[in-house]
Amino acid sequence: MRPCAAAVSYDKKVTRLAPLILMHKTALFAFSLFGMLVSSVALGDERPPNVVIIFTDDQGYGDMGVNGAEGYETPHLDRMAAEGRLFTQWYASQPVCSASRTGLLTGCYSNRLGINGALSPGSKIGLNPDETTMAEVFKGQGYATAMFGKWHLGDHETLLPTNHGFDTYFGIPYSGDMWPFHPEGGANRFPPLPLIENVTTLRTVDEADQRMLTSWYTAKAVDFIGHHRDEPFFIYLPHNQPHVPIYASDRFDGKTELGLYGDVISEIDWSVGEILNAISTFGLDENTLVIFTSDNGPWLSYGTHAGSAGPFREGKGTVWEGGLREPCVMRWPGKIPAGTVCDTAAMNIDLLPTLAKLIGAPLPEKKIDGLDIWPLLVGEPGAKNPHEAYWFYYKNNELHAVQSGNWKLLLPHQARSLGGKPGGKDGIPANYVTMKVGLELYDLTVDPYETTDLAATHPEKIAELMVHVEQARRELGDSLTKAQGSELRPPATLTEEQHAELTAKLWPDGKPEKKTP
Ligand SMILES: [Ca+2]
Repeated sequence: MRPCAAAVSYDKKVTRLAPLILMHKTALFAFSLFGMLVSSVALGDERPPNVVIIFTDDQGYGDMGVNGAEGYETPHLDRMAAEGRLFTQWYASQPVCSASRTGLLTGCYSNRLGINGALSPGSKIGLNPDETTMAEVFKGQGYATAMFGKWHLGDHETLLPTNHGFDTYFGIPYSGDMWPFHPEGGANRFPPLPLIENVTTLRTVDEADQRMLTSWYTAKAVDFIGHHRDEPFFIYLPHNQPHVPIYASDRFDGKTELGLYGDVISEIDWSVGEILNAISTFGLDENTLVIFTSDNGPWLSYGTHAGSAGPFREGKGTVWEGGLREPCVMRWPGKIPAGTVCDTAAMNIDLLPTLAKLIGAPLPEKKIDGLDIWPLLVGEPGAKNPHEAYWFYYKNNELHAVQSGNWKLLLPHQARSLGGKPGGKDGIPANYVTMKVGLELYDLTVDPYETTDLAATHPEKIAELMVHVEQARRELGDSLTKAQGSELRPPATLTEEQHAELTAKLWPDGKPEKKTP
């Protein structure tokens, strides 16, 4: 795919990145050695690398210093960019929690596996244990595996992370707003929020706990690094912040000019620093790949409690760039060239096959959608994205857009928007309005902010992109056109007995009648 030059026209970022880009140019010669170094890793003549994936929740593209954040600073994320590689067109596989996480952890578009949207507490479905997760890929190569944070792929005991390849798990089973204090939920919509270790509920999360979750996950991750410093490890650290309700601990609360949202990102940034420090302390810098990104764009209706997509259009819950384009930095001293920028498109589904190849693991037996993008990670000269197109689904298997090279074709659908109105304040959301999106064509190279629809003047380009649309519909279906996909696989579905057991566990006092929020 052709590089997207647009993000580097983002003034503030260019100013901050100029030294990094210069370093990139002067160091190009050295980079040609990386291919050789990496192939030796894959051949197994040295210890396979540790991998840490830090995955935030609803953090926008603009919520990172190097991407132009204002009102707070992110020195550790900026350090990751200075010592590693910044990705400016890194896509979530869908602009919503459960779907995006499925993409990251399985290398599949989530609808291929029957996961759409964000699962509710007590959901009857979850990620099918018959699928191969990234944790299982690592586990198969003898790695110690751990997850600290938000799961959101099924909350029955049989569907929790320890049944998906993680040796150990500590965190909440779904989003932090799925609790009795949801601002729009009414008192009865959501059950008490459990804090879980492996498959055991430790306690019900209260406000004081919410303020501590980021630091607890961090402490667990640092501890795990120390305990497993002498063997290969994989850590998945999906913070439940900055998804609403946003909370920061005392050390960060009230500390930034922006307010609570800035405090929350500052604490996440601190957490990144703690992870990097632990890796350095144990002498693992040159043997550890750290990846930082987010699951989807900012939840704009929450206004002062939402992040920023930077210059990109719209946010979470839409396939405009603001919903899908994520902050993303990767660091691996000696392997990933320091201070460089990748402006080529890539997606979180590509990490599983890339990491599998890196550690010499076989790909999952069942078909996946992601492809190896290692050349993009290490900045091989002339590296291209290996996909012909990315497919952007949302809601219940609705195909909303495809992206190929510098082009993005939006298909007719309905999308939410604030319609130019401000978002909400202090944790209370404003209302979205529904906008009709037509058949619209954008050239992301010159128009990454999706301002100028070129559909009327480029019918030949639409015809080209429709080939990808038809392939997506054939394989995965499209509920908007009633296309039945031929390759859909089922999620895990709880038995009636399991579902009743889960319901009783979540709502020990009985599940209330469903109310309209
Ligand atoms: Ca999310």
